[in-house]
Amino acid sequence: MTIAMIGTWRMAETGITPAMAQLRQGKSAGDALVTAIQAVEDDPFYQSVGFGGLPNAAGVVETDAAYMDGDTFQIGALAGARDIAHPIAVARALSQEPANNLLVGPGATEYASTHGFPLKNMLTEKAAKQWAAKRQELTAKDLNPYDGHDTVGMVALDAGGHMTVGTSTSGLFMKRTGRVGDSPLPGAGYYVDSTIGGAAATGMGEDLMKASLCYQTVQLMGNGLSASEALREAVYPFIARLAALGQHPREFSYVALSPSGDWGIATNVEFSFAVAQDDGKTQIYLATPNGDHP
Ligand code: SD4
Repeated sequence: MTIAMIGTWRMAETGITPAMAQLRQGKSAGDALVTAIQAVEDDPFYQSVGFGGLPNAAGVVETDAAYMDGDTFQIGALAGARDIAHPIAVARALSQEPANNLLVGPGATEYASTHGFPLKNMLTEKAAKQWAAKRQELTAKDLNPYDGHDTVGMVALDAGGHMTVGTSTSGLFMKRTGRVGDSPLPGAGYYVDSTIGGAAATGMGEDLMKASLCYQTVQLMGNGLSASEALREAVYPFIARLAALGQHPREFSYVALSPSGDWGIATNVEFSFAVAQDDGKTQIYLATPNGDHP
């Protein structure tokens, strides 16, 4: 049986490499996914996910994350969550609840603390300094406050053919308190069906959530399209539609994986991503803004 993982951005490699070792030892797609995303959340070098993520306008790190099981369609997610060290692990726990699967703000923190998940101040000194500098710049000039954001989104396939998908992000730098992006929203930010495949998104949540392109991609794969064909057919016409409406579509990037190990991406910006298959070696690719890559 094939095992595989695909993840958004170069940072995914940090997590995919140890997670692939687990998949090779027969661990589940759920365990591997949490291992992979948690490794990125723990690394303060990545300033758009977990610890060290860039804060909102009030100087507080608020995270969005989600987990989905492709065998059962169980979903767990949290949004605008504070002080949760490992949002992806909490999202997975929420996916196993019979209800209350998407928690926001204080509810998410309370769930994490009462279920034994570590709490942590997610703001690093470095991120706090960047926030203070940006505050000054913003009052001085009319700049776009939302530069500097990325989600880690991953799809995992284990040796039993089970698939999972997950996302984790601190969202947009300088976002409003309580702002939620696409990452915790099923269909828009992620989707997986183990019999067909999975997809995850990164980019400007306000645009990504205008359509359920991850869901649509998986359905198109179910109609027989490859991961790459399905993404192209779902994503590019929608971007064109927004443009035709006179909007200026911002960043849209997607990864997808099928249970046979077939994978693909679509993007309208320069986009790095990481892929690993049976041999466990993680390959990093860089795609051009029309989705071409080596
Ligand atoms: C959000 N989609 O919160 C996330 C951020 C992101 O590349 O992925 N940026 O809107």
